[in-house]
Amino acid sequence: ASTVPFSALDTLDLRGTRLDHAGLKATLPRAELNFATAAEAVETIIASVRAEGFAALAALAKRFDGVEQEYTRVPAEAIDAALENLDPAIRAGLEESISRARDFSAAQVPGDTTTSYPQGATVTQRWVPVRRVGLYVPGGLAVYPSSVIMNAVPALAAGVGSLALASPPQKEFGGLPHPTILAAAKLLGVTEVHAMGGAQAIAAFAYGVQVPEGADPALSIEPVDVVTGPGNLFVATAKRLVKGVVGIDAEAGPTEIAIIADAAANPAYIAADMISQAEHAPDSAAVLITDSTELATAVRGALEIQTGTTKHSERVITALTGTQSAIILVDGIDEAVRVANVYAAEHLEILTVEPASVAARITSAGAVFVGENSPVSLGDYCAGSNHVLPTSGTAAFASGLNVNTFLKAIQVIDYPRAALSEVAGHVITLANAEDLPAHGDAVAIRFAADDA
Ligand code: HSO
Ligand code: ZN
Repeated sequence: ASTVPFSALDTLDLRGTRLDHAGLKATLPRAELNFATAAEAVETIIASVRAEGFAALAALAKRFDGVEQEYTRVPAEAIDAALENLDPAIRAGLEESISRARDFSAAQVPGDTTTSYPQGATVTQRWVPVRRVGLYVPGGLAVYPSSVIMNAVPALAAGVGSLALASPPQKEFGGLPHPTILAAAKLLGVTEVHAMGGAQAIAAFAYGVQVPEGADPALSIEPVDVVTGPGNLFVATAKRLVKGVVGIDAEAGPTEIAIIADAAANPAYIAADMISQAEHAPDSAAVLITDSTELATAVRGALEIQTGTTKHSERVITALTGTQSAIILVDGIDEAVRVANVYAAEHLEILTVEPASVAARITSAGAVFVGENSPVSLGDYCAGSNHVLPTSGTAAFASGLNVNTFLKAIQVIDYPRAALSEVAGHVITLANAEDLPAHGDAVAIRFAADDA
């Protein structure tokens, strides 16, 4: 194993500076997701799926996944077999993950609210699930059966009736998605699985794909209302481009971990947690925010040791020594909190004394991991929380996948005549003020007989 000079992990020394929000944002390390570079290719892919349907999907599966395919639907027998052949220990892990995620999702289901006004009027906000969703589970450097759970459980808890799953066809599994993905789908009762990946999968979900005349219509892909799930730049770009045709969840780009730590934190834990997320891909980001130069030095030492033995050391080292990763030195934990809120990490760990009180002051992060026994990898699999989270600073306005992602609020207005009468004059006045007198007339006509 090679040891790396962990001086290659950048230091950003903010001590003694007092940058404002915008200044900090411009200074903090972050790889820009370059949608523009992928947009043209993705637009072409979407157009071809819309125009040529399964023929386009087959051509793209051949080109990107190296497999021959006519249709995408995974046969029920293959899904059943995947669960039957699943390693019992993996099954137990998936079941524990599902059970915890279900509890967390069930607790999120919002209740309808009814507001009453004089004379028996009510306005109700009613939560309704979308009809059909398309859940995307990436292939690529790793396979993510855990992402099947993270996508499907909140959709099921929301009450969505029709779920379809897509994951790239794998050459070594006869052009089907990885069997562990199929097994996870089966455990969740998701029976519609399509072997398709990349931008073409997102296009197929958004616009639907019909089989040609004479073929089995059950092989068609019906359009969905919402597409969720993580993916590479092409998937993320495709989601951006179909947004508006369908709803999408937050953009999930390369994984990020930020850690706020003080002098008392355990450097070996910090190094292990940084490496855990760097393991995803060479463009993953790991950022340590600390007020202790001693801790920073100790973390570098621990990284040097641990990266020497970790399995995917090549991509881990690329991620940790890339410009998107850094150790940020600050003047105290208050400033660390301010920096973390500007950074708006996908995952933020708090490894300080009294971590809960620090966590309470976090206002931007996809998920916050409190204290040294709540590592991000716990949340990736078995905490109960979701691991499809906003990246690239979008946690400033976006949320992790949750039950609400799959719900719509319908506002229901129910006024009896006497209640309408109470506000009729105001409606007529406001309508006239907007030079829309017919609006006022629609109220006035209901009381015309009273004046006669
Ligand atoms: N950390 C990833 C999710 C994941 N980790 C899946 C392992 N498997 C993005 O939050
Ligand atoms: Zn992970």
